[in-house]
Amino acid sequence: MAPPAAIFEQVHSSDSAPFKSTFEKNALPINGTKSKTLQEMAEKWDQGFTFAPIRESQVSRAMTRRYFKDLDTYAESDIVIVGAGSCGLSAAYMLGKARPDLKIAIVEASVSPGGGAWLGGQLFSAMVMRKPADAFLIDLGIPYEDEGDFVVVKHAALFTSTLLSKVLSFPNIKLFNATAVEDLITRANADGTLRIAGVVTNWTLVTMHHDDQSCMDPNTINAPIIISTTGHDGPFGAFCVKRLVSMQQIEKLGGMRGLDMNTAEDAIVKRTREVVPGLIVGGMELSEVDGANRMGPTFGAMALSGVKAAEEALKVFDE
Ligand code: 48N
Repeated sequence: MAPPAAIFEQVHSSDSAPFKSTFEKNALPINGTKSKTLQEMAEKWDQGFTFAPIRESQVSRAMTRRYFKDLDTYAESDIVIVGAGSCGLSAAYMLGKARPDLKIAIVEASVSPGGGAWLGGQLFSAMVMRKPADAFLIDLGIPYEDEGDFVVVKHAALFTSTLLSKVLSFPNIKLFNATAVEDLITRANADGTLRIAGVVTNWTLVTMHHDDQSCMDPNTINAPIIISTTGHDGPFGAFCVKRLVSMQQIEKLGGMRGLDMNTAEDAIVKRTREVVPGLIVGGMELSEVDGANRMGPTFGAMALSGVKAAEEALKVFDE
């Protein structure tokens, strides 16, 4: 087994310059002392290498202090996005760029955000987007192969991880993952209709066990605008529109129709809108409202529906 330095050199020899310079720039001081570079560590694993000291409670406090501060900060949000799939994350990206002054909470039931956009279709890697959705990829700086009327991102995870990293880097956006929206906050308008005014949340693991545990009440987030992008019907999917039906705010769901790419993608983008006052619906959840076709493994409509949902939300704040 070659000594660490040699391995380090092998792995990073030719291209270590950019890597090293990046690391050098990012080498944050530990308690005021500059941390060693990887190069220095690789040469001295056996000579005094050790991590800086820590007490377990410091880790616990570092996590919990920040989380509970976020819960306090985002208890009153400007916009809540339900569902961090390709549509919800696209909406978040557009809002984060356009309005750094707005507090945006994303509530995602799964531990892992991204929804159905980690793979293309049938577990294949490549992601297809039909033009003009390539404009969104260009905005994000995601490389793709141009096939004329459509483009191909070499791995769907490249799209989703890039989009996710950009969204999470906005200081005015907080992702609450492993957290489910299990109801909506409502306010009665003078004419007897309802306005959606926030979401009711719980840890997803709690939401999944309301039937076999004693009552476990939820938490709440107040917000004047909710963007719901919870995907098409499924164990968690189409949550908000199904709740609107059970609250008699919409008569019934149209139900997603069969696959027709050309029909589905135009319909989803064009119809992304405020379905009831305070609740904008986008992505595949919308197909359950209007009975739009599904489009299968092409994701341009998800991205542009998210762009449209962000525009619809900003109309409220730009008034
Ligand atoms: O990826 P999805 O399911 O939804 P979209 O609309 O962002 O993207 C849909 C897209 O992946 C497709 O389905 C493709 C284009 N195929 C179409 C076709 O024809 O088959 O993301 C929804 C997210 C998920 O991460 C869920 O975990 C989350 O929403 N979610 C929730 N999060 C919080 N609270 C809830 N109640 C909830 N329900 C779902």
